[in-house]
Amino acid sequence: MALEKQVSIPAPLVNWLRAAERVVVMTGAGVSAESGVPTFRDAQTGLWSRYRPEELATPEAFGRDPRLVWDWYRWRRDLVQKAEPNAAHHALVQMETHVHQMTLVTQNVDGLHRRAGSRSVIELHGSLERARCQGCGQRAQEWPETDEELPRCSLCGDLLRPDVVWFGEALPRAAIEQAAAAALGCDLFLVVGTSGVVEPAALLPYLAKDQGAVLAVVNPEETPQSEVADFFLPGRAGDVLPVLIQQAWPQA
Ligand code: BJW
Ligand code: ZN
Repeated sequence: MALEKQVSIPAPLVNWLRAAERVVVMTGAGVSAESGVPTFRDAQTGLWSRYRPEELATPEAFGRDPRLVWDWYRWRRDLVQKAEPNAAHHALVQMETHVHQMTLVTQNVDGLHRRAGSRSVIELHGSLERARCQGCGQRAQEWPETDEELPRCSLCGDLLRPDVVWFGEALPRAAIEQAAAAALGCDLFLVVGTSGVVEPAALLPYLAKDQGAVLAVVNPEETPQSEVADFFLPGRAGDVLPVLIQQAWPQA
């Protein structure tokens, strides 16, 4: 009851959600903010405050200074391992149990949706939990991490790098194709906690809207997509999503 006083969900959106056969939810860094994971465009803290993420998440930065980039990713992986999924991640797990066909597409590399229990998650930008060889492409789930030596491929000896998508790199083909197909076939597209500026992910809501889907955005701030959305729910994902689910499926 207390939650419902703070968050107001438009009744037509609740009805659309309840009736929708195919729902796509696309999340960004904001969905993990309440787990204590800094968003991508937040000012970095501590050791990393003098670096801009946009300048570290590039193949050029890795080419110039792989030690620096690995240290940043190691710091972020440690932080994420200590974090727990929040009310927004859990609400999306609930949603999956009610919607006939739900596709969860995330730009996040933190694995928190999977840890919360979401069953099928499309990770557009890779994962902090994997590395891959910059030479032969071999993937690794575990690798030695020391301050002295950079991790190397067990097959060819070339440098391992985080298995994430940096600026200027192509997204994993299967992931973006599945996400685009889901956007083209959905009745409702819900965008949660993303600044909506990084392409091609940022284009998916428009694909959905252009083919007739209802578009809804959850974010404390306006975004390019909130301006064209049918519903803008201003607020934090962990406040808004549990109320949305509770109103759509009150018995559950
Ligand atoms: C809350 C909240 C709460 C806070 N609740 N909300 C012009 C110049 C140069 C490049 C380009 C250009 N135009 C287009 C490009 C291409 C480029 C791009 O889009 N750049 C833009 C920045 C302009 N895109 C690419 O380069 C992509 N590749 C590509 O285009 O390839 C072409 C190609 C084709 C074929 C062959 C070869 C190449 C790749 C993009 C990869 C993005 N990678 C990153 C790093 C991943 C690894 C890592 O994490 O380290 O992905 S960048 C970063 O941005 C990360 C994120 O997933 C992504 C999106 O960020 P997100 O999630 O939106 O986070 P924030 O921080 O921006 O926003 C947080 C939001 O949460 C805010 O709105 C808050 O209000 C909100 N929030 N608290 C709900 N509690
Ligand atoms: Zn290799």
